[in-house]
Amino acid sequence: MSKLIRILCAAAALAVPQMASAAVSVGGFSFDNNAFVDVLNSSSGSFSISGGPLSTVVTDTDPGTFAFSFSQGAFLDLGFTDNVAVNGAGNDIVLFELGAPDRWLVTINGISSQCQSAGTGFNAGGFGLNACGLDLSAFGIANGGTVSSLRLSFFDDGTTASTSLVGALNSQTVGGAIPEPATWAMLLTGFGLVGATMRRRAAATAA
Ligand SMILES: [Ca+2]
Ligand SMILES: [Ca+2]
Ligand SMILES: [Ca+2]
Repeated sequence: MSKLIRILCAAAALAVPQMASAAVSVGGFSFDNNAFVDVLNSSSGSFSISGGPLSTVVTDTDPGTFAFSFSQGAFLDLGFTDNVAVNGAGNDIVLFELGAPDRWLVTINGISSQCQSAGTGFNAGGFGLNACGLDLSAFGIANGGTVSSLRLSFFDDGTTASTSLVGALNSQTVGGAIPEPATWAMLLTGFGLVGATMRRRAAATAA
């Protein structure tokens, strides 16, 4: 790789934004627009679903679509793919669900902790919207440390436990960040310089 290309690549890496803008408000909490869980990695137990596949209702960005389970030992393994949850100040992840407040056993980094939701004062999907905050410090994550997956286990205590949305309050974008217009302009200028250099070299070689 030529020195020029290495310099351009380094400049492009520096210019790609690492933090997405805060764009979504749910239940009084503010999230980056990509801060929600992205994938259902696995599940166990039977779930009642508000409509659409289980993998969709628990990973979309709609707090009004949900799944719940009575099954003993039921769980959902949820993952972040375009962001990670960061252990910042206070709570780092919020679990949302609907109707009567629920509790889950949440497992992150091999450590489990109970999470009890409470009303947010907002509604979604025709129900009261409840939320439970998680501080990654309770799971042995150091300040600034990141996680990309969590397990929600559902108690068999005579009540249903549901989930409708999981988002990271402290979120950091990973990979595939879309460059801002100013970054594109710089990249295109860089590519133009590389192209001009290659053409000059080709011309010199041909001469
Ligand atoms: Ca995400
Ligand atoms: Ca949902
Ligand atoms: Ca924290």
